[in-house]
Amino acid sequence: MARERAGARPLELSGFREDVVAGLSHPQKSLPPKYFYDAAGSRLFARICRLPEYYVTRAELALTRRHLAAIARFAGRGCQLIEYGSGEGIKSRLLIRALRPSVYVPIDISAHALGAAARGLAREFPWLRVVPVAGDFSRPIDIPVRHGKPGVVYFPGSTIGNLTPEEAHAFLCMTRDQAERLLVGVDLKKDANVLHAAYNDSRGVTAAFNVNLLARINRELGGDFELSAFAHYAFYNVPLGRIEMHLVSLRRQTVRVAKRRFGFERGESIHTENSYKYSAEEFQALAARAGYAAKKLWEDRQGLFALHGLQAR
Ligand code: SAH
Ligand code: AVI
Repeated sequence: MARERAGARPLELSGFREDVVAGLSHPQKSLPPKYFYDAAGSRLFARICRLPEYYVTRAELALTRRHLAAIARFAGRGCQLIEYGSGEGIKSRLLIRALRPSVYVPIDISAHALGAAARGLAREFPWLRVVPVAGDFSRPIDIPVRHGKPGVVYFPGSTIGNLTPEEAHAFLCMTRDQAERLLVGVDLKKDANVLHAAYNDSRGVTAAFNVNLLARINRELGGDFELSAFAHYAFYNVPLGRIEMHLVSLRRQTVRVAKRRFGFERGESIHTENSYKYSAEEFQALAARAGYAAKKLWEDRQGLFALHGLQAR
């Protein structure tokens, strides 16, 4: 697999066309969720984080604030801090203040979110060395850290839940070679009604986030998706322990993308995202299979969200 060099040109678009054509060619049409995050998608995600129904961000922020001293002791002050899927970096600020890392390496596929966050951090923490890396963590990434130095990988927000368990395993194996400790935020299993509300908000921001993927295909790949002919659909798949997001075709239609034609039956869907929810024990077992020992577990007071402190064995 191709390796990305640190500081290389943003690879936001590499493979986009191929992945879209391949995904729309399957019997169950699908699109990889990593393509949600163009500039418009990153802005919509920032709005999702502030929605009353989307408890995820608030719960993780609350637990991070509450246990910050213990989290910093586990991570190690003055270490190299590597963050995957850093986005706008709301939680990163708490960690940076508490850890005073020797270097902060935010990694994100969204050059837009990464640039805005890095500029904000440089203003807020003038003493901090920030080395942003635009890249895709679903492939091996070379990151500019010194091997043999104490380091921690931070992967908040339950972005790991957007990977299949097999992809999550591959990700955990990759990070094991980058730092000896891992802090990973994971959404917990809970009442399906709470989950349903979080992914079907009353203002329609999640729906707009989902439909923006088609708008992005139109903008960047010359597609002709009629946005009003697709509806957001999200439900909790209990046996698989995951929220599934789909875009459902409201009528029989044909769409052109990259000089190809794709037929849709009325009611046929494109599967756009999974968001796996793990009990603490389920996630610890997944981490153990990738060579991590569970050392710490922090939860918010309502038991909605977990932050795992893991140590590479
Ligand atoms: N960590 C932030 C943002 C979570 S949103 C929080 O907790 O609120 C998920 C972030 O991961 C987005 O910024 C998105 O651009 C990034 N992302 C998603 N898939 C990615 C991939 N394959 N490689 C790198 N970054 C990715
Ligand atoms: C980034 N990720 C963890 C979000 C989630 O909850 O799965 C993305 C999202 N999709 C819809 N709402 C939020």
